[in-house]
Formats: sequence, structure tokens, C-alpha cells
Amino acid sequence: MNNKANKNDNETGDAKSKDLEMNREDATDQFLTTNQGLRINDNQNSLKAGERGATLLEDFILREKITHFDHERIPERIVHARGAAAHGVFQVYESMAKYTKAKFLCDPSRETPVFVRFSTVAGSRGSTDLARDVRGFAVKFYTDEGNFDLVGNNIPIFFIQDAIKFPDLIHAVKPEPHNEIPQAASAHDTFWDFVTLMPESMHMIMWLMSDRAIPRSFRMMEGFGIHTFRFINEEGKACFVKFHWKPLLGVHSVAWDEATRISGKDPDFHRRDLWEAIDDGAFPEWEFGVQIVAEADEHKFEFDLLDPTKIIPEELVPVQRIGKLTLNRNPDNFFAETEQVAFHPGHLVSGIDFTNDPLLQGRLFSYTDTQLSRLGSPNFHEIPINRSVAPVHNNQRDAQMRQTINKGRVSYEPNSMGGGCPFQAMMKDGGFHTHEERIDAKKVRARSESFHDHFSQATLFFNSQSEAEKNHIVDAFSFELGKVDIIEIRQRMLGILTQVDMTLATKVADKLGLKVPAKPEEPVNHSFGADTDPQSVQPTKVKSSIEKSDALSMANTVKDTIKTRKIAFLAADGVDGDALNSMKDQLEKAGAKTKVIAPKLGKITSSDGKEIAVDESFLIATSVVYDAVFVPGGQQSVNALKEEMDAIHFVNEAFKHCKAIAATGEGVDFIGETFAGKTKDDKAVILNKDNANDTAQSFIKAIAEHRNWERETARKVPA
Ligand code: HDE
Repeated sequence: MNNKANKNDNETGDAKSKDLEMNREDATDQFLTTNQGLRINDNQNSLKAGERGATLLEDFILREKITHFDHERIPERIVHARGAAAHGVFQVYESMAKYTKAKFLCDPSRETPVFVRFSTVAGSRGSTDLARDVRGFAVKFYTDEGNFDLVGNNIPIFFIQDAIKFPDLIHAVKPEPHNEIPQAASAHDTFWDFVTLMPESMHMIMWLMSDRAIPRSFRMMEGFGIHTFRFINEEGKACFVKFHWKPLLGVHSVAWDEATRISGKDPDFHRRDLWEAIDDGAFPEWEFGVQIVAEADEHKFEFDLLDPTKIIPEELVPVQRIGKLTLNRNPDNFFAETEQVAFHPGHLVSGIDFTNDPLLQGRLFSYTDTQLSRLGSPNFHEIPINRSVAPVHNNQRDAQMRQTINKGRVSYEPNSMGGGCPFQAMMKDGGFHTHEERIDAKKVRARSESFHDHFSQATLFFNSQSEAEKNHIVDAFSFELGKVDIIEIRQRMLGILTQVDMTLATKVADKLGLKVPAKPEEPVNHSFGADTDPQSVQPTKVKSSIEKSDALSMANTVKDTIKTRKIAFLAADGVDGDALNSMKDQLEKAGAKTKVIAPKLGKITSSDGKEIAVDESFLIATSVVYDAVFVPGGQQSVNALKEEMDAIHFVNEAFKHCKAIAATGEGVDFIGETFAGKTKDDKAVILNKDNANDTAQSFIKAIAEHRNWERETARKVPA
């Protein structure tokens, strides 16, 4: 019998570590061998017929090595190919037994090991991290009762309502088939052609055009399970649940111009950021949130809980924060762990169940199917990163790359020859029991009328944004549609935008040099079969019971910490060492990371003759990967910076991207000359000629604000 469930949390965590340990190679003090264990004497030369002769077919060592190399690649994920991942733990704050019998959510003393993979959706495996895109947020919980995968995104809704449209959506967003352009970008004709014919995508498009699609860091993104799921408690009572991840560092994004530059300067920006934070011991944390809706309230909302293009506004059902996820260990091997991990929304534990969301239902088929082509065998669950810590016993057998050596003669059930083992688990022993949902319906290919409202939450999202966020959305639409060649598609999109917000449509039209349709063009609903006249089933707009939701705007996020923020110090020989070190101490005490950037690598000497190590030269450094800039005084240092075009560009660019800038002593002159008075009254430019003590505190406050977007709206950016 499975007695694992009685084990305590530490044993569970240990079990996963041991499991991975068994497969982890340690070559320390070992000989080089072939795959058969034969020690290799010469790994430099192939076997030849004479020193200058041809290579011999007999060279089994050469052939083994090259054959293995030739087959090193597996197909990349069809979507979410580009990703990065980390190990960690999850712990619930208080028992959720009232709602669910899932043990990892009922025992606050239990630490559940997890593996989390973040990703972009459209780009190939080698594409940039900073593409405008949805981010995947997939969590594998290795619970005592089996693996539970919460395969979510950083946007709480999806483009389409029915799984049957997924291949169309992905074909439309991927590089176009004739020339494979563009990589990792939605700014092209086929994507906008498709979405403008699928008005159900409009809520998601609003999120995609917002800064949520260009996160500052994986560590500063929310995560969402998207679909409505079910919790089931010990008594068999069900309720609906939506899952959320809330980052403790807040939700922050970069500016679009910054994103395009980071893509060139450091396409691994998010991957590196996650890796370095964990490496430095600054473990990323999220709180796990749930929105719970009683079964009896299923129909009380103006939207359908089964419609994946809708959120439940937090004002209607608050998010209860019930536990914490901490990522605390980088993978040892990208391929073995991050690439081979196989998530599946159908990896469930007792106490959690599905709903009939038609998108979720389709996903339940897709994820196993895709592993068969990606990982090549139904035995993908035996790969160490995918293995459950709960024991696995069934009569499945054989197939490519089977690891388990099943013993005995019996691989069927019922049996008497194996003592009836393995046997079915009763519910009290954790046997999974599907929630008994009543069904009394015709078998139809159809979409519920309750799914027809495509615009009210798109409008709610727009209304909930700050001025700066709204401007960014206008810019994003203008950029993306500006890259669309076919004018009719641009025009069609403007027609749809009029249904979301007239001002938004007008501003985008203006930037595109087009007219907003005088009378809002009726978008045609294409969500029906051939026998339905699409004009007869127009999308509707239901009156939303709330006009604005604070939770939807990043302007209302956590802004009281500078932990893990990267601050650039621009300096040269003759820098005021005391000013530099004092600022460094105070920022680092507050959790930030500082780097000294100078005209060349090596060391600089401060005005009082002390050596200061240089982290990066201007040739290597770029402002776009930093959150803020500090220019300390020291006449000689500032004179040298004034001669350095890259130093001037550095602060200029940081200013353009609305970052906090501080300068003390003669550093103030550098800023003054560079910006010719444009920094006056800017709350995120802290200038202090006298090195006053409160400079660091004001600087910290400005960095914690993340960006001074007002600078952008005032349109006084000099760069
Ligand atoms: Fe996925 N999705 N998806 N998806 N998805 C995959 O599975 C699919 C959807 C999501 O880091 C694939 O193993 C269909 C929604 C994430 O490994 C594939 C539909 C959401 C990841 C697949 C959806 C997601 C995937 C490709 C519509 C948010 C990356 C590789 C019915 C809730 C997981 C793989 C990782 C990956 C199919 C829609 C999230 C092809 C058919 C909605 C985070 O099976």
C-alpha cells in the first residue's frame, strides 16, 4: 500500500532530491569512458590508416561520440519553446480543508517540492526573452499524492474560447509560412488578420498590448491558472476556484523601446535575471491566491465562469492568499530539467478537478500528445524531472526507453497470480474520484450564448489603467498595426477598437493616419459553423457591474522595495570614493545590486588614492539592463565621463526609459550639462551637490517606484 502519504514534508523534499541525485553525474576524479564504460585513452585523435591516412570505419569511439552528437536535439515545444526554470518549495499558510482534500493544501507544516518553468509563447527556443508576448508560468508540484501541474500564464485570460481554434491562433502568430518572418513577434499581417476576425480575442489583445507583455523580470510577474477549476473537500462538496500567483516584489514591466534594445543587448535578460537572483540567494517568491465561488453562485455573474476570455474581477470575489512559492535552486542541467520537463493540466491530485471550460477540455488532450513527439515515448514520466515522488504502480509496460524493470508475470488487472496487486484505491485512501456533475443536454457543436460578450471586460481593463499605461497601449497598437501591410486589416482593427473605447480607437487611428469609422463597424462573429449567418450572431456587450478594477493596473502594485534592482554607478579615475561607497552601502543594505561602470575594465583610483574594482566598461555595459543610475562626484572622474560619449548616452537612455537617476558633488554638473535643465522638477532625478545624507533615501524611494512614467507623458525626453 501507498504509505508515502503519512510521511512528513522533509521526507518528500528529500525524496525528490534523491530521485534527481540518482541520475546526476559527478565526474570528479573519474576516467573518461565510452557509453559502455570502456576507459578512453585518446580523445584527441581518430583512428587512421597511418598518421596521414584516412579515418577507419572501425573507430567505434569516434562513431559513438559523433552519433550521439548528431542526435542531441529534440523537437522544441510547438508553443512556449523559449523558457527558463527553477526548483523550489511551496507551503500553504493555513489548512484549506474546508474547500479541498488535496493534502498539500491542507497541511501548513508540509513543504512541497516544485519545479517552475517560465516561457514566451511564439518564439523559437533561441529567440529573445523580451518579445511582446504572453509568458507561460507552469508549476509542477511534487505532492505526496502525485504530481499536480498548474500550467498557467502571466495574463489571466486567453485569446480563444474553444480549443478547436488553437492551431489557427498559433499558425497566425508564428512566423509566416512563406518566408518565416517575423521571429517571436505578433506585429505582422497574419496575426492581426486572424484576431480581427475573432472578436472573442479582444480582451486578451488588450492585455497583450499592455506592458504586462514586456515584464521587467519573471520574478515580477503575476501568474494565473486562467480556467475555472473545482476544489472538492473530504465530504465531496465542490466549489469553483480560480488560481493566482502574486509576486512579492510587485508586478513591473520595462518600456517597449527598452524591450527592443534589451533584445539586442542581452536576449537572455529574463533567463539571466532568474538565474542570478537565485544564485545570489535572493529567492523569488509568490503568494498563491484563490478566488472561491460556491457552486450555487455559478450563474450569478454577468459572464460565464466557463469562458476563458473572462476574469472574475477581484472586486467581485477577492483573492485569498493561501500559501507561498519560493524558488531556491537553479537547475543543474538545462536540457535534462528545463527542456525535458513535461507539464500537463491533466496532472491532478484528489481534491482538485476540472470544469467544462472548452479550452481546458481541449488542453487535456494536447499535452500528453505533444510529449509523444517531443520526448519520443509514453515513458516521459520516467525522466527524473517528471517523476512523481508518490510511488507509481500500474500495468503499463514496455515502449521506447523504458526505465522501470517490472518484475513478475502479471501485467493485468484483475489478477489472482499477483495477489490482485496493484489494487484500486478507495476514496478514503486517496483514490481519485471525478466530481459527479449532472449532465442533461443534446450533443451539439455550438457555443453558449453566455460566451457572446467579447468587449465589456476589454473595456473594463482599459478603464482600469493609469494614464501612462493607456498611452503605452495606444503606442503598442500603433506599433503592431503599423507593421501590418494590409490596410484593410488595420481598418478592421480600428472598427473593433471602437467597441472597446472610442478614445483608444481615435488615438490609434491618428497614429496610423487613418480615420476611425464614423459609425462603429459591426465586428462579425466567426465562432459558428457554416450554416449560421455570422451577421445574425453579433458579439454583445453586457453592462459590467464594475467600471474599474484597481487590481488590473500595475500602477497599484508593490512599490516599497528595491530588492534585486540593478543600479549602475558611472565613474572614472578621481571619483569621490566616499560618496561612491556610501551610496553603494545604503543601496545594497536595501537589497539592490550595484555595479561600477568605467571607461575601461580593471581598477579606477579614487580622489583619495584608493582602488575601486570596475565591473563593466562602457563598451560592455548598457543602461537598458539597469534599473537606475548614480553619478558620484570627483572633478577628474566627471571630466572623464563628459568626454565619454557612451557615458552621456547611458544617462540619456536611462532618462528616456523613465528610470531613477541620482548624482552628488560634481556628478550634478554632468547631469546638468547632459540634460540642459530638462530634469528640473523631475521626482526621479535626485541631484545633491553637497552629498547630503538623505540623497540615498530619496534615490531608494524613486527606484522603488520603478519608473517615473510622468516624464514620458510630459514628452520632454531629450533622447
Ligand atoms: Fe498550452 N500548450 N495550450 N496553454 N501551454 C503547451 O505543451 C495547448 C493554453 C501553456 O513550460 C504544449 O508541453 C492547447 C492556455 C504553458 O513546458 C501544448 C491549448 C494556457 C505551456 C499546448 C493551449 C497554456 C504550454 C506545448 C488550447 C494558460 C508551457 C509544449 C486548447 C492557462 C509549459 C507542451 C512548459 C504548452 C497546447 C492553451 C499554457 C502543444 C491545445 C489557455 C505555460 O501541448
